[in-house]
Amino acid sequence: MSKTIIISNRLPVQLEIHNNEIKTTPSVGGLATGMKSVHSGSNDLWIGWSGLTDENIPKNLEEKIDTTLKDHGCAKVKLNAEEVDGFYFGFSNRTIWPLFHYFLEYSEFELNNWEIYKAVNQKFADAIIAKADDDDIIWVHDYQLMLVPQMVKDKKPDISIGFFLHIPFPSYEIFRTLPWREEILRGLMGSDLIGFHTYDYERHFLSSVRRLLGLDVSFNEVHIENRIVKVDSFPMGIDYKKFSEAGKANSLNITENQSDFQQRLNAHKESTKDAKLILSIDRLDYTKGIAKRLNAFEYFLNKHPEYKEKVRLIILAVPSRSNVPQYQLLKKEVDELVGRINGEFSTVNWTPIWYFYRSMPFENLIDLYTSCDIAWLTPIRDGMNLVAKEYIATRTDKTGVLILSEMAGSANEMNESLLINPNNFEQTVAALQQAINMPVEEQQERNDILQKRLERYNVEKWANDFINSLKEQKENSISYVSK
Ligand code: ADQ
Repeated sequence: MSKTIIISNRLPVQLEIHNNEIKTTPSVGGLATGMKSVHSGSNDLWIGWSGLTDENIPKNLEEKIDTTLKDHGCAKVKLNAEEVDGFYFGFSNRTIWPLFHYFLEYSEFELNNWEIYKAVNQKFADAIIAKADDDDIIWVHDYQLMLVPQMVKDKKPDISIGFFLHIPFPSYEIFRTLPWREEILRGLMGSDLIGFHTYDYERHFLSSVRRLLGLDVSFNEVHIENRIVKVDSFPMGIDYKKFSEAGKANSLNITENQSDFQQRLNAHKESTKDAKLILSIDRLDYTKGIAKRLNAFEYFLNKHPEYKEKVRLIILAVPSRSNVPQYQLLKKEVDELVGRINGEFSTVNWTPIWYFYRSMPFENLIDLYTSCDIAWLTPIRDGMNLVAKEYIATRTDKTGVLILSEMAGSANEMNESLLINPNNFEQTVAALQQAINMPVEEQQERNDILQKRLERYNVEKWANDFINSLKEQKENSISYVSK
C-alpha cells in the first residue's frame, strides 16, 4: 500500500527530556494541523529533526525516543550541534530567510554554512530514500530543505515528489545575488509539483528558472529532460473550525471559568469603556515590521493627541531565533521603543503599550483575539501570515477590524480588511482612525465575507488540493513520457 511521507525541518511533536524521561507535546502550528488529514494513515510517515542535538540525547534513551516518535508516525533525522548551527541558524536563517524576504543587507554568504546545508539536506534525503517505496508520495516542506527533491529523485526517479515553500520566493533581481542560485533551483526542480502561497511567488520562481537555468517554461509548467515540473499557487488556510469554536467558547465563558489573563483584559475594557484595544502579534522577527509599527504608533499619537487614553496597543512578540545577532538587535530596539513611547505618553491612568515578550498558551491567544477591537498586522514581508486569518476566525459576533499589510501573502485573499503599505505612515494613521471609528455594521459586513472565505479554504482543503494536484501531475507526466 502506498504511503505519504512528509518531510520538514521540525516534527509535529516536540520532545523534551527531564530526569531521563521523554515528554512529547504536539506542535500547535498550522502545518502540523493542516497535515492531519494527510498524515493520518497507519503507515504514513513524517520525517524531521527532533529539536534535540545529538549532544543532548542521552545514549540510553536513543531507542526509546525512536519508539516514542514511531508511535506518533514520525522518524527523526539526527543532527549534531555544529550541523544545526551551520544548516539552521547559518544558511537557512542568515542567508535564505533574509534574502527571500528582501533583506539583502542581512544576508550572509558563508561557504562553510552552504557546505553544511548541502550535507544536512543529504541526510534528510537519505532518511527518505531508506524508508520510501516507488509508489509513495513525498511532500517536502520549506526553505531549509530545498535541495532534498533532486537528491531523492536521483536515487528514486519514479517516486512522486512535491515541494511547498512557506516563505516568499523573491524577484529574480534579488534571487540572482545568491552565489548558489543554480544549485538551489536544480534542487527544487527534482520535484514533480512546486507550490507557493501566491501567484506572485510562483511567477518570480518561474522567471528565475527561465533566466538562470535556461529551461523551457510554458504557462506554469517547466520542461526538464523527459519530465514536466508543475508550479502552482496554494494559499495556505487555517483550521477554521478550531479557531471559530474557541472564539465561541471564549465569548460564552462565565466569569468563574475565565483565565486571570482574560479577567484582566475584561476589567480593562470595563474601566475604559470607549477605549479601543489594538493587537499586534508576531514572532519577534525583523520581517514582521514590529519596530516600524511602534514608530508609526508614536507618529499617530503625536499627530492625533485626541486619541490619548482612547487606545491601547497590546504587543505580543514571540521569542524566535534569539542566537542570531539580527534578532538580538531587534529585541533591544523593540524594548527601547516601547520604553520610550510609554515614557513619553503615559498618564496616571493610562499606559499606551502593553508589551509581552513570550509564547502564550492557545487559550490566552484566543483571549487576545476575542478581546481586541483591532488587529494591526503589518509585516514588511510575509509569506502568508496566519495570525490575520486566525483573528478573523475567532470573531464570532463578526465585529473587529483587521489592518493588514499589502506585503503579506494573506492580503491577496483578505481584500475586505484595511490593506496598507507599512512604510506609508500617513496611510497607517488614516487606517487606524478608520478602524477606531468604523461602524459595527460595516465591521460585520466585511468580516462576514472574510469568514466565509476562510471557512471554505481551510487548511485541510489546502493540503488535499496540493496532494491531489501532485497525484494528477504524476499521471500527466507519465503519459507525457510515454507519448
Ligand atoms: P510564521 O512566520 O511563524 O510562519 P504565521 O503565519 O503568522 O508566521 O504563523 C504563526 C503561528 O504561530 C500562528 O499559527 C499563531 O497562532 C502562532 N502564534 C503566534 N503567536 C503566538 C504566541 N504568542 N504563542 C503561541 N503561538 C503563537 C511561516 C511564514 C508565514 C506563513 C507560515 C505558514 O513566515 O508567512 O504564513 O509559515 O506557511
